[in-house]
Amino acid sequence: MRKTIGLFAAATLVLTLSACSGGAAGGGGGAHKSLDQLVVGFAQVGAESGWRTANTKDIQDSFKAANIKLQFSDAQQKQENQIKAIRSYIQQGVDYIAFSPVVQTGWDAVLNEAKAANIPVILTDRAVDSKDTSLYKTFLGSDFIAEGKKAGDWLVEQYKGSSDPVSVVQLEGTTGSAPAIDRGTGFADAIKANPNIKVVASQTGDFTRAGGKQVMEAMLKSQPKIDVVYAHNDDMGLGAIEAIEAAGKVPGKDIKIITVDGVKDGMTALANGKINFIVECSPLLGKQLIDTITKLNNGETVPQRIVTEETTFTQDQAKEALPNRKY
Ligand code: GZL
Repeated sequence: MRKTIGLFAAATLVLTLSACSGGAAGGGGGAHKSLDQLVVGFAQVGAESGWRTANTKDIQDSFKAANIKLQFSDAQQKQENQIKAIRSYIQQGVDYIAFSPVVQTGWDAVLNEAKAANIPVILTDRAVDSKDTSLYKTFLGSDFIAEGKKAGDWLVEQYKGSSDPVSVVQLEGTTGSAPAIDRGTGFADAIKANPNIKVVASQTGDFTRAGGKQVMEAMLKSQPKIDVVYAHNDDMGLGAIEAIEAAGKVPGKDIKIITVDGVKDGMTALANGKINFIVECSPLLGKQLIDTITKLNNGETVPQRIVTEETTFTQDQAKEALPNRKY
């Protein structure tokens, strides 16, 4: 009898301890492990743009520098692949899961599975529309509405005092993604007080250079007049430049171009006068991700929202900034 009670007590103790340290399925917040014992699963969107390449490199370099094991997956911009990757991280019992949701919707089920497995989730770069904010510890990334507003404000400033009609074509990011939705909203809000500035066509180029070129070629054929291109990222803007030049027009002069990101190729085109204005969107989220995981591992709380710092660039500012850009 005494032996049975002893075994029962021992079993309870093991279960309690494992529950404290997040259970068999995962480390859970406050595991107080040494960083070199942690395993983090990261489900990346894909490799669709210069921004994404820089983001991936920064994350991988940051984990290496912090000596934290990183399981990394590339979803080729497919949500089902990201969900599969997250499920595999849950199966593996990683300590944390971080990912950049390719689109805003459709995450509650898998995030509830991570929660049930006591594995904290960190959103980086893009947001989800889940109402239940207990499904993730924080959303670390840019304010895309503010980015769209900065683009629109610059355009309004360029045409201040003029009532001439200004025809804008918009190259949207991935349909349903937070940056595409919010950069469109912020831009529309910024120009709405100027009825002469109109978005005459708007279509997704899926954040890729090829997509931007293809959509721009079609718009050049279908639109009688295009004064401005507002591209949700540099890569689509660079694709639009190829289409504009192929149509015998001068990008940056015949057609003004505004983009978002500030990657090297975009900044180079800006410095060379082919793009007129870039709103920065920083891909360097690795350090803040490591800081967040370190805090959670120490049992500290983190803010539900961590907004990344970023600025804007004119052509002259690009010439100055280019030599020191990390990406
Ligand atoms: C924004 C990021 C976007 C970039 C694009 O934070 O999600 O995705 O602006 C990238 O270049 O493809």
